[in-house]
Amino acid sequence: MALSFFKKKKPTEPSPADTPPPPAAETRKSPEADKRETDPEAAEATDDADAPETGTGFFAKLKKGLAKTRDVLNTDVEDLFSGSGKLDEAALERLEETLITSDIGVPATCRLMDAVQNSREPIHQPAQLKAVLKQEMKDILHAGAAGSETAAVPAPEVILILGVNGVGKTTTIGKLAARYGAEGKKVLIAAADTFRAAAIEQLTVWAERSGADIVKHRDNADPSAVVFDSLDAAIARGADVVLIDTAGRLHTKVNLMEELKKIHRTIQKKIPAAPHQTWIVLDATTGQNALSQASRFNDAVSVSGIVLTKLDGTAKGGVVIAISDALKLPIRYIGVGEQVDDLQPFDADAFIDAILK
Ligand SMILES: Nc1nc2c(ncn2[C@@H]2O[C@H](COP(=O)(O)OP(=O)(O)O)[C@@H](O)[C@H]2O)c(=O)[nH]1
Ligand SMILES: [Mg+2]
Repeated sequence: MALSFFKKKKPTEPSPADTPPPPAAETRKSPEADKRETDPEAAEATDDADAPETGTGFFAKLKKGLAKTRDVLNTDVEDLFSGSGKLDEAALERLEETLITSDIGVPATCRLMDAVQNSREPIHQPAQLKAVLKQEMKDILHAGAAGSETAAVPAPEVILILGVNGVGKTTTIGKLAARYGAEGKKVLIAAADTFRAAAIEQLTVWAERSGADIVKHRDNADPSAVVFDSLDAAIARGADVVLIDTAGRLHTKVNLMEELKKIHRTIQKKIPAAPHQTWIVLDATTGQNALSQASRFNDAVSVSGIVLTKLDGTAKGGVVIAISDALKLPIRYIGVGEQVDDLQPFDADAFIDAILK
């Protein structure tokens, strides 16, 4: 049975990395998707029901961005059945290894293994194993984001962006500015990473591209002064959103944390309810390191959400699950490429459907 399963599936499942995005009707997968593939009418009838976001291409883009993780995870899970055709001790051990290798982390891996071993449904085929894994992964992500719904705030909404050097803060701000701008919002960017002149120039290019305003001082200026002027300008010009870029030189340096606290105090002096969001940007390719970065920043300035970048560059996208599980913070956006539209709002169900087909 298991072998015929592979023979049937292989030719119809080309690698997402090598092919253009499939048409919309084929891009939304659920545990029932395999069944529906053999029944075009059923696919027609139900495929739109679990669409993760309206508009074409969202899921296709996500799948493409997560191709490396998707390839490794699917191949490994399917290979578990290639020997005896059932999930014996050895196969379970290999499953555990696969989950750890994809950076899902030890606590979440234990939960997933429990779910598999205590499954009420028998597991004889890859599709059945994947269904159990997917459900448990979704539960972990939903638990991580519980209670994080955001309410509308009076303009300007202030979003403070933190993270160590190179994780993608400035790029994320550029992408967010474009996204909010496209929604009709008036965006102002505060160039409060004054540590390097290049950082201010890079942000200026993104602001020009997205049509956002930018407030900047000379390099090495006091970042809090930039923030102060930015909020003045945002209020005077009636901006809807203020995105604050910050420096990220090593998170082990105490003075950066002191600088961030000062920025935080400056924001609150101007707008007592702000910052409305404080997001830490984490690079998915750094794996478990991202966890220690997040807690270090969280000690200095209370973090309200995560942006996880560079998921396109890693086969270890399972780190999303580890991070959500460990930090109990909502993942707001994920970066799946360097282009302006490669930042997606995080959708837990769509994410899991994209890494396990
Ligand atoms: N592949 C990929 N590269 C990214 C992503 N986000 C940012 N980058 C790249 O990461 C590098 C560092 O980004 P930057 O925004 O300057 O990081 P910062 O130091 O935190 O401001 C740049 O080359 C970006 O193009 C992403 O989602 N995917
Ligand atoms: Mg930067």
